[in-house]
Amino acid sequence: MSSVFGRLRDLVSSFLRSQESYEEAVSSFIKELQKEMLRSDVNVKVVTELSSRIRERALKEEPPPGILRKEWFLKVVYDEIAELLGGDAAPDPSPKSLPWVVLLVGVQGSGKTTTAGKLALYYKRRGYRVGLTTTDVYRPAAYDQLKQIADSIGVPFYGEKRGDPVEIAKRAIRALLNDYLCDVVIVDTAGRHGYGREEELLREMREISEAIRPSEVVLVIDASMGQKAYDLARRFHEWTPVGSIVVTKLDGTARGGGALSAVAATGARIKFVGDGEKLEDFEVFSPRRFAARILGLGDIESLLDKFRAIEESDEVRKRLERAVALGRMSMRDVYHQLKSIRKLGPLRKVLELVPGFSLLKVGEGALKGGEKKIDSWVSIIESMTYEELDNPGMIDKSRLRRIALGSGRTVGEVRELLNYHELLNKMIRDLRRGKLRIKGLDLDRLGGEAG
Ligand SMILES: Nc1nc2c(ncn2[C@@H]2O[C@H](COP(=O)(O)OP(=O)(O)O)[C@@H](O)[C@H]2O)c(=O)[nH]1
Ligand SMILES: [Mg+2]
Repeated sequence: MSSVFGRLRDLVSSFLRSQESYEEAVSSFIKELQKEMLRSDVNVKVVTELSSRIRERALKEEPPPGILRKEWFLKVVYDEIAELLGGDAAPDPSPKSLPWVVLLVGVQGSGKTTTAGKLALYYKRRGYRVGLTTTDVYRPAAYDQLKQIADSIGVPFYGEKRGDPVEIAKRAIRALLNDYLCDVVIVDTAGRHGYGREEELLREMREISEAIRPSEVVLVIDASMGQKAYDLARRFHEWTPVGSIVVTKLDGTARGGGALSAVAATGARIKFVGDGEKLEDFEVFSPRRFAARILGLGDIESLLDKFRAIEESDEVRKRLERAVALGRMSMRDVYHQLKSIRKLGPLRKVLELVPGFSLLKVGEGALKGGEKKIDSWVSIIESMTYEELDNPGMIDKSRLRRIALGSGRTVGEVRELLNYHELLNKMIRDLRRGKLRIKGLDLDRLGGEAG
């Protein structure tokens, strides 16, 4: 995998160390990024667009408070690269859709048979009962190759050395599902020779696919195709609504970036990538994780956590503003606030990020007992009906008891939460009367009495 945009890591670390001004450092980073992407065979137009988007954001947008400019720039680069590589997909079939039949198609030599084994091992490790079969009757070695793989990972194999591929596929599926009780069946095919024969490849796919009606058709693409992967992936994507793509041999080519970005550009989903001959050299393709890795951002996760915290506190602030504009805070707002505080970790750290600091600080007083209390209040709110959420005033004695019982809490705790909600609403009213000010909360913008 290191061969895809291999030098980006060095670029990142010299960017962070550089003594140049921010603008200069950004500009030389982008120049090197362009070179690196072109070297990986990414389309020129794509490279130009990507770099101008990064440059524009880097120079025009402001980092959120508490984030260093350079860190923020790397987040922009990370976002844009992840975006370039497409969206994340869930790789596993849902239990409802079992049995799951996968048909593998692709050019001869692209790595189908190897991928069949990799997929089988992947699903086996995820707890599925996997079976392997092949319709490749053109090369006698094909049967042995897959059988050997099946034996090595200990999954059932069905094969016939001669005959009509379509009929073999049908019999194989019947046998693997009914006799071997598999819930995932992977069908390897013969493929076609050479690039530029998409038509034949797709026709074969359609023929077998119509006969066996697979849950998913998977196109295997060799990363060394580089940008040329675009045409094949695009036409495949048009032909099959249940398709996904595996890009193989990312370890052995300098053109991997070209292949990945070209495939992603078609809107087809890259589900897995292969980066070696061994069956373990295989992984779920997540553009975000992938982008983090090629940038070498070892602690991108902690950096991303910072951004998540900011987004979260942003949401708390927005709800607060809305509540002030409306003159009341609903129980749903309280729920969201409590959940955010819980998600964000230590209360004090959170409060530093939240603009409504002083308001929440009063809240903190009411939140004596800390996280345990928050959890109990969250579970209490979860036991309320929609009606009660929208109109807590209607909660009488018998409802109090029901809510306490439903959440496994005491009536006293439910009362406490209702009091907290009342307290927040009192503060909202004070805010609107101008008796209270909150740093970072733009009351003028909210209009009404608050201005
Ligand atoms: N380096 C590397 N080699 C691979 C990868 N996947 C497959 N291969 C090799 O590519 C060659 C062709 O693979 P095979 O699975 O037989 O391709 P098929 O003709 O499409 O079935 C074999 O030598 C494999 O070991 C990969 O991800 N990385
Ligand atoms: Mg093969």
